[in-house]
Order: sequence, then structure tokens, then C-alpha cells
Amino acid sequence: MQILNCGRHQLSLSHPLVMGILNVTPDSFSDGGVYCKPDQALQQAERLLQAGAAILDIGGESTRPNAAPVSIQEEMDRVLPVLEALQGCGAVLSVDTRRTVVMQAALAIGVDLINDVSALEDEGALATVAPHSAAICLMHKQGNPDTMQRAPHYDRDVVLDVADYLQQRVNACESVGIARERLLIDPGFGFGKTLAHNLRLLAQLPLLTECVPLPLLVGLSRKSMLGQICDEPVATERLGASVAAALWSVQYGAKIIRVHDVKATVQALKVWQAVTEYA
Ligand code: 7PJ
Repeated sequence: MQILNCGRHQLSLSHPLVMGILNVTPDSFSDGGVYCKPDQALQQAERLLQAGAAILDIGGESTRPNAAPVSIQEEMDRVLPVLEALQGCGAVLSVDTRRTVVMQAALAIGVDLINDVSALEDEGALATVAPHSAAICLMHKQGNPDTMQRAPHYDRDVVLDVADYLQQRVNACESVGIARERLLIDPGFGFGKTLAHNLRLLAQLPLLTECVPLPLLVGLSRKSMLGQICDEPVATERLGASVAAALWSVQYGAKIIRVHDVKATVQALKVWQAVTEYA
């Protein structure tokens, strides 16, 4: 059985888990501004946990394409009070950040997972995270959020290129003493990828985990690729698409699914799990 060492927790990955998204940003693409006050954020956290989230992912910087930059202080002011208030809630606490300083402060509070869309590329991030016990999600992206969707391009094959990058970041982690038992990988849907790139990655998830044999986290919830497929411009109207994408992902090996709509996803995964036990 696969176990993830995750700060205060040892997470069993024998069944797929749901990571609930809690954006404390005024400008995230589908729920920006809804939960940016600490008490609103805490109420939403409670709802996500009630609905069956195993992990709460708290983010204070929007990484959607064309997002406005946020200062480090602003990001800290958004996420740290929420992390502190949630310390005793029993769930695995994750911080979605690219910045070493924010990681450091979150680790001091006791966060269990660092979810970094830059795969610990910020200066000092590897050394900062190494001595702690928190898990780390290493995500692939091409370029930076402000420009990454302009002209995504892969020389060879998107799956092999993403796998190469993730393997390099795994090696970088191991070189500073971060054990593999703390690592998750994520292909980074929508981060410097066309619809065709995203679909090829999704179709080839098993190849990705064959190349980089670590537990896979997938984030497709409400993303614009689903809007393109379904011709649905409104992000909050993409629930069916998001649930379908989650089910496809777990069927092809994903262990953690990062979503906005926890209740619907947990229900879908329960059905999947029940059937799987008879397969
Ligand atoms: C992802 C993320 C993702 C991981 C965001 C959004 C944009 N972290 N943070 N994977 N996406 N690990 O939620 O649509 O796909 S922010």
C-alpha cells in the first residue's frame, strides 16, 4: 500500500483522495473574492471537510493566465491567518504557493503539504522545505502564469517532456535529502498547454507515472480546457465536466484530485470505488 509522508499525517493512497480548493484571493478565475475574508474562508473550509475533503489547499496568489501579481506580504496576509485558524481542524493542510518566504512561514505554522506550481524552483525553496516533514507536490508548467498560454510548445512529446521535467525536479529534491515518500507529481493541466497538449497528457497518465513512479495529483476542476470541450464559458457551470475528468483521472492512476466541488466529486469517487472492488 502506498503511503505519503505528509507532515503530521501519514496518508494512505490506497483509495483516491479529494483535495478541496480554498482560494483566499480576490481574483481567482472561478471563485475569486468569494472567500477572501478569514471567517468566510473558515466557513468554506468547514463545508469542504463536511463534504469529504481529505486535504484543504489554501492559496493566496491567483495563477490563472493573465493574473495580476501579488506582493509577498499580501500573499502572507491572505493565507497565514487561515492556516493558523485551521491548524486544529484535523484535515491535511496544504499551502498553494510558489514563494520560499511563504513556504517558510507556513511550515512554521505546521502546514502538512507544500503545493508548488513551480516545483520548488524559487530561490532557496529546496533548502527551506528539506528539513521539514511536509509533503511536496511538484507540478509542471511551461513559462509563467502571465504569459504561459500565449504559444505553448513542446519539442518532442508533451508527455515525455513533462515527465523529464518532473524527474529532474524529483532528482533536485532527492539531492537535498527530501525522501521520495514525501513527493507527489502533477502534470499541471492548463499551465502552458494547448487543448491538444492537455488531452494528450490526460490520455497518457499511465505513461507519465511509468516514467516517474510517484503518486499522481491531478487538477482539472473547472479549467478552461473543459470549457473548450463543452463550449461552456462560465467556470462555475463546468461541474459535470469536472467530475468526468476526475473519474477519468482516477481510473488511470491519479491518487489525489484537486477540486472546487468536493461533494459531487466525493460522491462520484464513492461510486467508482464501489464498482472497482468488484472488478
Ligand atoms: C493547480 C494547482 C493544479 C496543482 C492551480 C486552478 C489554477 N496546483 N493550482 N495542480 N492549479 N498541484 O485551480 O485552476 O492543476 S491554480
